[in-house]
Amino acid sequence: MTELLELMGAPGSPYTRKMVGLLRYRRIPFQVSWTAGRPPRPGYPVPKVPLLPTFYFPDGAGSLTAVTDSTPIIRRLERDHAGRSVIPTDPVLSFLNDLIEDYADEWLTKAMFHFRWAHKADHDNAGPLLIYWSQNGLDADAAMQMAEKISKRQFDRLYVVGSNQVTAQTIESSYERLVGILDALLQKRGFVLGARPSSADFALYGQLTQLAIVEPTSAAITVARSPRVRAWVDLMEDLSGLDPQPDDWFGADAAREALGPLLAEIGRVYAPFLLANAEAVMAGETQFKTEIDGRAWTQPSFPYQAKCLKWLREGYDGLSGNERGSVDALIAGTGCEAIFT
Ligand SMILES: N[C@@H](CCC(=O)N[C@@H](CS)C(=O)NCC(=O)O)C(=O)O
Repeated sequence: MTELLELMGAPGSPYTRKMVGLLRYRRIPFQVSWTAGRPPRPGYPVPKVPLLPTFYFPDGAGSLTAVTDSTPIIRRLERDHAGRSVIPTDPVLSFLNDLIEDYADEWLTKAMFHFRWAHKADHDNAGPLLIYWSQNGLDADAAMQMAEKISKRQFDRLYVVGSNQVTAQTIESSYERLVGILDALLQKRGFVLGARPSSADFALYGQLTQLAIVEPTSAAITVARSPRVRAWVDLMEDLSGLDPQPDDWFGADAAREALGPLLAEIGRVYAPFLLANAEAVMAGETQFKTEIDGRAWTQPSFPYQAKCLKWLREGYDGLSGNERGSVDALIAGTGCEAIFT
């Protein structure tokens, strides 16, 4: 019998949805427990940093190890399971895939958290869902009491992702632009990097399972701006029937023609964030101020996102001279070049 890869998460966790979509597409047999932070079975290991999703990988000695962080887990799955890869074979496209995946995981999630908690309609909608996603049989009064508590706590934590009265416009405009950009990009060949999905598609999809569907405000923006993007989210959920071909990835010319607007959006909002955050982390500052898209941006600094910058730079440095030249040409004038200079 095939061993099932086991993971734990929640339907409201964008990273859990990113991984479940990816496992379905890759046809990796799995079982997911929607226990939202509680171990799926007694005696299961707890990760050092508890995050959703948590994967339980066999350690080769009959036990399980608890592993988190979707991006390296995707690369591990590439090594462990052949075929239906989500990493482009061309190093230049693979580098762009890493950059877009990182933007979706680390920037777009700000929009997800902001839209979920900043406006009353969304906040009132999400509170009970968060409870029922993990304890579906709970009595309604108890659920409502817990929902109020959790909603208040999340509202008070909006500052953590940089959401406040001043940055609200920056975050919301950036999301609106992204929907328009994806609309044009997906029309070309169906996915971000061609006619087959990459890990960047699954990262965007994970955030959009919430933004485009769960939060009333951003869901209305999404479908009004692009019914195509809204429909794409449903298609991404289960791509087990897609038959990807090696030449389904964009070639150099198609990539140049297609990806400019998305890279310009990343350069416009994510590049200044990554740089200011890393500078603050290096200086040992717990808070930083910068300007993003012409408005003030303030938030606590995060060592994890300084590591994201380091990994992106290592990816860039690992390219050959020719490949780096191609990347430089693709990102010239987008604002992304600031990340690598
Ligand atoms: N970089 C991680 C991020 C995972 C993450 O932040 N998950 C959120 C839920 S979507 C989480 O577990 N937050 C803490 C919590 O809910 O207790 C990944 O890609 O998996």
